[in-house]
Amino acid sequence: DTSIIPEPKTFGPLGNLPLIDVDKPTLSLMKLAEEYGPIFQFSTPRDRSIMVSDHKLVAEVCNQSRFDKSIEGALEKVRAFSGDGLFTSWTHESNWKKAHNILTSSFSQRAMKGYHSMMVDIAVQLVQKWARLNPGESVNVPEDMTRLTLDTIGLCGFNYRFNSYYRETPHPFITSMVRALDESMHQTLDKSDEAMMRTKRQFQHDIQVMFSLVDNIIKERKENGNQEEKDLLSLMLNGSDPETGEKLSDENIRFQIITFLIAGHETTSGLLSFAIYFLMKNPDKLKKAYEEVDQVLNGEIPTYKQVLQLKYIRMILNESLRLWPTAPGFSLYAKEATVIGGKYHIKEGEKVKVLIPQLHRDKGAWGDDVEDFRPERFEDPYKVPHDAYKPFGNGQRACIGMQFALHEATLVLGMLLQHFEFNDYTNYQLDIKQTLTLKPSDFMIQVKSRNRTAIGSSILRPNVEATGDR
Ligand code: FDE
Repeated sequence: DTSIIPEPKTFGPLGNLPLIDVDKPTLSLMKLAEEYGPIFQFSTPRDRSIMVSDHKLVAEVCNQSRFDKSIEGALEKVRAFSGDGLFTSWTHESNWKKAHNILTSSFSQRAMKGYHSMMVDIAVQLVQKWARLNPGESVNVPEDMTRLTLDTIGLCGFNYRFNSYYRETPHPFITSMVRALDESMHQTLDKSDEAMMRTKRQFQHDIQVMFSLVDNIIKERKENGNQEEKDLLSLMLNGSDPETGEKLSDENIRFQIITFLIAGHETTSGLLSFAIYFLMKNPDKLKKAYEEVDQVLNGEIPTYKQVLQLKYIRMILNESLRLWPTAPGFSLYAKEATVIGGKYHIKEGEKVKVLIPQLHRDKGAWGDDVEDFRPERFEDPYKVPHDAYKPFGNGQRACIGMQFALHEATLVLGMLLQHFEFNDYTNYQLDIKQTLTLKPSDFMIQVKSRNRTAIGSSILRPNVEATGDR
């Protein structure tokens, strides 16, 4: 027997669009899911798809023999500057598989050893900045986290220093990238064609800014030789697909670099910001975090191995990603006509979107306390309901940067707790900002050095020799 998929109120040719806050589409969709349930149709003048958000339906659409990643909506717009890079390519495009094969090993847990000292380099800059604030000065958490994650992927990715901690305003590349991402999100949601025309020229300009910086980096690296560097760029220039022996083209390398900059910085900075927010609001969890950090981080600078020992910190990050997965959705299409949930017919090619923050609040999988911040849910990996936890997407198209993001975030959160006490002096009320990804908007705190030992002072010496695993 067949059931009609619930559909919210429609507004003629606008479809369901007026039901959405175009600045926070994910939050609006979550509200609709509360009202219409774990499956509903949603249409805009440019797009129609089916939103799913419970673990049973998600398990079905995550079956890769029936569904595959769809490039649509904002992602389709982002293709204007990330082309057939990993994030925005169809699985059937030859460059997806090629780049996937070449780059996967450089994102393994083991590979993090190679990035560790570069991650430390940037984390130390953040610690130094905070340690040098005067009493009463405050920090904008998401802004400083974005500086951190951008500089980290820049350094680990292609040995480029954005030097964000030495700038009051973002690097021009970032200004262009953030504006272009925002434009991509709004192009798919805004009502009028005029609104699109107005910003089109700016969009083209921003794309040129991004291309020229990245093309220069590639050109310089090729001219100056590529022997010593062990970053992603050298891998992209030298590596070949083990299956076919083919290498990546210069154009595709450009798209990959832009892809890593997009994917590697907004998502991870949002993750760190939410984690600090949740710790501020849950003093008992904060206390446990301090206890672990004080036990594990007993040296000047965390080693690779110590980061792996920060189990509770990692659970905090997992739980932050449960409540606010910074990449809040992914899109699929049906490879053939099929039925989900035993009664909902999906046509061949029809699109389904997984609404991740809603899935992560599925009481059928997590229990009734879904709104509580409880890192202990992740204590035993076997008890995590994996069909109800998809912060890094699914299957072969899942996040290649997962280990990278988690190693970086664990290291940084660990170091911040090692060195500082935080003061939520505004009693911050969560206000989520969406620019494709989610982050807490205007989240300000004050920090104070903990002065535990001499550690605090030694890290402030200039030219700290960053150490890896000793
Ligand atoms: C991917 C990803 C995803 C999926 C999407 C879809 O499906 O559409 C997701 C959900 C994610 N990712 C998430 C995340 C979160 C975080 C924190 C992150 N992420 C991070 C990062 C970093 C880096 C570097 C990255 N990331 C990257 C990436 C890439 C390249 C991709 C694509 C893959 C393929 O192959 O497809 C992703 N990422 Fe992420």
